Amino acid sequence: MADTGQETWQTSACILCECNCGIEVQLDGRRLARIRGDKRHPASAGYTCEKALRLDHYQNGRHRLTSPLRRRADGTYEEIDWDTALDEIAERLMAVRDEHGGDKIFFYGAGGQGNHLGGLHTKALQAALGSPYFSNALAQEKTGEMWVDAKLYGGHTKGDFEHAEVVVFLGKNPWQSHSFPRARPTLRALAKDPGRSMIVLDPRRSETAALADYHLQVRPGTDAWCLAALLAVIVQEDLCDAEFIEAHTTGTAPVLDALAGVPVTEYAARCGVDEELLRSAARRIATAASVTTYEDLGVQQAPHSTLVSYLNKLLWILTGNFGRPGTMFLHSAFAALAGGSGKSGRGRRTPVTGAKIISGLVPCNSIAEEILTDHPDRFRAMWIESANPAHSLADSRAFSEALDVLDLVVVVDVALTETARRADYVLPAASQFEKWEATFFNTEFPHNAFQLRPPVLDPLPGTLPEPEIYARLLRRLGAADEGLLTTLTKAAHTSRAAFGQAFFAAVGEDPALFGLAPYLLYETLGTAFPEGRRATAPVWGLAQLCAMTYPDAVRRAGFTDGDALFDAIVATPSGVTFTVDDWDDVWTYVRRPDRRFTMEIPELIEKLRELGDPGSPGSSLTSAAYPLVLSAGERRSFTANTIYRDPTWRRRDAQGALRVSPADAGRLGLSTGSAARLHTERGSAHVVVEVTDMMREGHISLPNGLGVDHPDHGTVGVAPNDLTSLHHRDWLAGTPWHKHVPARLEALGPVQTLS
Ligand SMILES: Nc1nc2c(c(=O)[nH]1)N[C@H]1C(S)=C(S)[C@@H](COP(=O)(O)OP(=O)(O)OC[C@H]3O[C@@H](n4cnc5c(=O)[nH]c(N)nc54)[C@H](O)[C@@H]3O)O[C@H]1N2
Ligand SMILES: Nc1nc2c(c(=O)[nH]1)N[C@H]1C(S)=C(S)[C@@H](COP(=O)(O)OP(=O)(O)OC[C@H]3O[C@@H](n4cnc5c(=O)[nH]c(N)nc54)[C@H](O)[C@@H]3O)O[C@H]1N2
Ligand code: SF4
Ligand SMILES: [Mo]
Repeated sequence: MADTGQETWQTSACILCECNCGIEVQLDGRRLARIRGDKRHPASAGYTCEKALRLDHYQNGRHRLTSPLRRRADGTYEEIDWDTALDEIAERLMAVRDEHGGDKIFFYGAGGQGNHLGGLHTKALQAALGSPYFSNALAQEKTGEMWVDAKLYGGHTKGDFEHAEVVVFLGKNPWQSHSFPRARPTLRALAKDPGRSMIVLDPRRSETAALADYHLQVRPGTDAWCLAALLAVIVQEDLCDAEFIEAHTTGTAPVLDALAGVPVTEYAARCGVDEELLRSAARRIATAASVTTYEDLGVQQAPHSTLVSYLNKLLWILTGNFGRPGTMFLHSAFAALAGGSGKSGRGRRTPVTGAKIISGLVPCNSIAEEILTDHPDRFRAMWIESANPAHSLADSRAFSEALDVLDLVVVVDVALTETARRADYVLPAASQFEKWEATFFNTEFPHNAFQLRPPVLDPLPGTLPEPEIYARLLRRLGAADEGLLTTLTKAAHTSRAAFGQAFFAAVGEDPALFGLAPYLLYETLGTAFPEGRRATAPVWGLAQLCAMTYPDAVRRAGFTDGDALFDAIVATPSGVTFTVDDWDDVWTYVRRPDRRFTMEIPELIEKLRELGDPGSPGSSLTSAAYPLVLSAGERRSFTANTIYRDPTWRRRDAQGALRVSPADAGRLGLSTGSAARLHTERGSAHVVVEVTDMMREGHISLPNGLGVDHPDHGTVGVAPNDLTSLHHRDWLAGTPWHKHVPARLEALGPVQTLS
């Protein structure tokens, strides 16, 4: 670690969204005093948005925990020492396992927007306890898309936005939410160039929609009709890329057949988009030299979400926009973000409700249902790390009740969150600037980068980095054979090569050890590393796997093997390009024996056809009692999930106003600054109103990340999931419809405090 002098800039990354822009930090004591973008970072190249500059609110917030906590019978907490906490937790985990089975211990989280290294170690704990069930936030946004991806080509796709002629955003507002490198400069360049076009599907005139050439201002929840109509125009006007379809797909005929029958005029009316605008957007997509698309929460957390994911992918596949600069791609991965391709888990279901498990993840909306039952297979204990599900899952009340009935809940966090307040034990983690950290949001092509960030500070006294927490617990569980640990440690102190041999020989002999790998590496190889670098040992293992999986691309990136790659990663804190591909190589990432896209997904073609039924459900869930559609959880310039808990980090919109259209405001007698009461089927909340023509009539919107408790400021703003329900969810993936909550609004009169 560098010294803490004022002049030194230390290398790190922003932890607020999946871009993880590279930053440089100047310390003042333990304060992150100055922050700037890191020009050497392979993806962000010096860019940050305004949020990164306020990271000291995370690092030094008053919410930081400094001691393990144990819950007393009256619900208050007492501080206990680490040994006591870990002894008791180990004992109670073993008791649950011995009485009910390890599979009754459910794991949630294990990595947020900036920290995925701890998650490796939770996998080892799962392996040690025999606990196959887990989930995280991806199972309330991306699992529908993942399921479609697995059927079509077996990998994750992203787009080359920087070079695309036409970019389509579906329920995505990258001006605020980013999600691809240097989002704002990229959007500005797109908007400025008369030869390029931006198409946005959003009921709201978002910051991104305001820059768009085509704003398809759909009625909330009707994207499936809009996309079906766009595709139908392309098919019916014979604008598909027939050559691409012939060369690279199978099973396309039934898809084309279904689209040939779509009545465009009727569907345009259904989604509330002008038919001519829709037709011209379709033609723009079909005739562009290159197109990329991005679907996000506005469609993934709304009706027809999995169908919409399919239709989105058909849009770029049928027009041949894959595998060339400016189009869509599959990419390498430094480590799997979710449960891998789910090969071993194909067809898995949850034990009580039989919900589909996708990419290894239990649907978030099913978790409470898996617990609040007397079914013998219900979960009995829960391990939660780096997540705040009592705030972030649909229907917080149901989830909190579920936590309360469990035999054991352990939370590992930096803060006493809404979730931690329901735990039996809370373990205080060192912050993401106090330990080695990394994320596996490495999704670019043809150059893909991974950054391993060294700590800029020592752990806050009383806290421990996750690898150490898990190692201490796994020792108590007797997870690994002592003889094996001794052999591996000896090899590690002999040479890296000797260790590699011994390690892979041991895992080859007993494949069950693979699950414990992060722990084994930390315990053995890590002890041979220079002081302070022990926690990087699991990354050595990942580097080996990466070099085995993509030998050519890793070699092109300049690394002869996994050891060379690992050494470069540790020596290059701004991040390393670990694979270099050629656009022609993109087909090697298609996980199909024939390297073709498998287009026919019968379940979804059926759903596509059902859109034509006059009585088909779900253009809206509104009713006389709940006439409005609430989007619960919009990304704004001053929201960052619940990573910042101190409300004073917000320069504007401190209370997280409810955005309302002028038409609805007029009808309800509301103006900006008015107080109102918001009701949904599941709850009600006091809100402050902002009247804005961003909103379309009938659509209202609350920000995400508010309504968290703070020791000095109390709870500011509305916790969105006090208002959502478990039951509005995708029929296939179980993903919640957070952006489509039926609601009613009543004026309460003016308030003083809108800043
Ligand atoms: N500032 C900020 N940035 C973030 C985050 C943050 O908390 N704050 N969180 C990060 C995370 S975890 C994620 S997953 C991403 C999410 O990033 P986004 O998905 O871009 O975020 P949202 O604002 O939730 O939703 C995007 C848009 O969907 C629109 N929408 C609502 N209903 C509908 C509908 O029925 N149809 C369509 N087509 N659109 C609809 C909304 O009006 C909104 O403009 O952001 C990441 N970036
Ligand atoms: N209604 C509604 N609900 C939503 C959404 C929505 O749009 N609307 N969006 C959903 C989406 S897309 C997402 S991604 C989720 C996000 O919700 P969650 O996955 O629950 O995650 P975060 O709010 O990002 O909380 C991260 C937690 O990690 C803790 N933390 C930070 N650093 C560390 C560390 O180094 N170690 C440990 N152990 N803990 C740490 C923080 O204190 C915080 O408690 O919310 C989802 N919920
Ligand atoms: S919030 Fe996201 S886009 Fe903004 S600086 Fe942080 S990582 Fe980059
Ligand atoms: Mo997310």
